[in-house]
Amino acid sequence: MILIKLGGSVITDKTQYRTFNRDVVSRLCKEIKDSGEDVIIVHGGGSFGHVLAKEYSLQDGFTGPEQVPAVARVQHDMRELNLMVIDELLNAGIPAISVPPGSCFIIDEGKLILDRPEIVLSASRLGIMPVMFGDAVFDRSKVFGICSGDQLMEALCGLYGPNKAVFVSDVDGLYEKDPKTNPGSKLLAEVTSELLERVSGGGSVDDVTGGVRAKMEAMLRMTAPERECVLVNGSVPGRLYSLLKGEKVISTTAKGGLR
Ligand code: IP8
Repeated sequence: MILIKLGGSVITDKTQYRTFNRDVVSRLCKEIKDSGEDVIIVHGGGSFGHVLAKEYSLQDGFTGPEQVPAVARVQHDMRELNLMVIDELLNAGIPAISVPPGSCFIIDEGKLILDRPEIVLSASRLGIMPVMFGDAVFDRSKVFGICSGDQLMEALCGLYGPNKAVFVSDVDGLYEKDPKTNPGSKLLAEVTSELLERVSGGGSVDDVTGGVRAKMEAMLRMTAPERECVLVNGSVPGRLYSLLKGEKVISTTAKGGLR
């Protein structure tokens, strides 16, 4: 089976609070359906999660009562985004249900602990896709925190043992240097731990969960001899479909684990 994270950069407009890219999500859901592959999707927060989480530093845990309404608001906004993604999955003919991560995970000092796997396993056994998403989740030591879609991908990798983990973003892959400030920078078809050390940090400053570097590290941790972890551009029509069908596409593949 294949685990896919639809990144916030591709399913939302990250610069505009709560703006959903419905046409792109609709197309991606059709590409997934047409591939015929057994898939589970996780999605990120984009402008439905990161804007308020950053404003109120929710990733740092409880620091003051002014954060409390923002925790509730982020959960509300993320559910709204999740239901819009689910709508598009249903429209594409994929039975899917919403599984807020707080219903099966708790966090402790930022570490994700899966304490109720039955919910996701029961759904997937029935042929229903359980769709989780980055969210504000309760933390045993810091009261609350932000659970990212990348952390969920790692946890679900442990649960399902997929043969492919695909991170869908709005970039072609990882570049040697940030292509926005260094036009002509080289795209890396493969990235290892050593190579990641050498390339410049990168990543959006609006991202409370670590940007591109944290994503590449998560991808490296998820690699295994029988598992491919790939970063691919979902803004380009057909690219996800081709990747799912096993074709070679422009992308970055993580290799060799995180050292
Ligand atoms: O977009 C974080 O998930 P990510 C979600 O996968 C929130 O990093 C609520 C900021």
